[in-house]
Amino acid sequence: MKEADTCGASGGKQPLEQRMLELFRDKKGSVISGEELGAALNVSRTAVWKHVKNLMAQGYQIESLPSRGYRFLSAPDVLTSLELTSGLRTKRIGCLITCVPETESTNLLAFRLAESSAREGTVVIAETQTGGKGRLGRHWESPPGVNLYCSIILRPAMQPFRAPQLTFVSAVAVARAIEQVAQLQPKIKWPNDILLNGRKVAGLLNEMSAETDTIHCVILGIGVNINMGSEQFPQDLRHPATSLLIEKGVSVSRVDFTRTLLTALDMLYDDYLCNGFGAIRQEWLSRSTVQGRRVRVSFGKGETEGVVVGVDDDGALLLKRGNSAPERVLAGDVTIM
Ligand code: BT5
Repeated sequence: MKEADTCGASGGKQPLEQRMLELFRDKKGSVISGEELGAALNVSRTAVWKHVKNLMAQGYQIESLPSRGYRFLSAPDVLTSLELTSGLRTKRIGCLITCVPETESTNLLAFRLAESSAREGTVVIAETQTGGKGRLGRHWESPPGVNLYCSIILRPAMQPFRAPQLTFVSAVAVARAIEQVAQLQPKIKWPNDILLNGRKVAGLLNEMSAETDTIHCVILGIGVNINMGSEQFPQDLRHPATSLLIEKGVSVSRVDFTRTLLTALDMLYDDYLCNGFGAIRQEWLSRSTVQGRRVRVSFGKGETEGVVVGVDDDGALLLKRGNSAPERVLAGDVTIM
């Protein structure tokens, strides 16, 4: 792991530059005087200028207007904890955000942090992963600077057998974020793929550490192809893949996307904890590619076929064949027939 930068959305004292960014954002591009900034932040005008220069060195475009003040022009599209947390109003998700330039896998790093008692809602983000993980030992392509690779630590007080429901929570959150930020209509393919026009734009890898009836932590691993160009995809992917850039034709702000995703996840997780799986299952089904379709599911050396009639409380796919009761399928790869 390379050097990490960390700060949080809630709780504790916010770093001064984070509060300064929030003030600039509130002003929405109009001029704010050094005196006003100094008073709001409780520092001298010289200190204000020093912190403005620090922000500029990090890629923020801020205009300095002699004897008038400062005007915020734009933020860099880099995934730093400062940029992600300023203005993030969440209850749990993003209470602490750690961004690293490179790591083997954000899920592994999140597990390590969880073992050293990191709080629920801690988010780990990497610019690139050297050993990004898919399911069943598969690899997740993670080129630097273009996508989102993140893992979120949850500590729900519930029975471990319910944990697969959290994959549905994260799938719906990713779908909502794509819709909101890129105005595209994603579909969810059971269990963990998000598709645009039939091509995979995001994958989820949720892992858990638990005992018989207690969850220590669940790590929600989320990989989203945001600005990855078609030339960056390897030829030998199992299924066609895409990115928001490819589908939309213009690049998408990774910072906006990530903040929107964390906010959506926060709301959905809260709803899940308070009201259970019902509403999330409904939204998942309405966004699903498989509901009502005939599919083949392969797992290990076996496979099964049927028409999808829903998902049950364990997140199992319910496959109907003839007149018998639906068959439950807990894991596997789905092909729509
Ligand atoms: C997944 O596995 O879709 C889960 C991917 C989860 C990645 C995130 S990134 C942050 C966090 N940290 C990690 O280490 N992992 C998580 P699966 O359904 O098994 O799909 C893997 C297959 O998708 C591979 O075998 C490839 O064929 C294909 N693939 C690999 N990279 C891809 C990419 N960037 N976009 C689309 N498809 C890809």
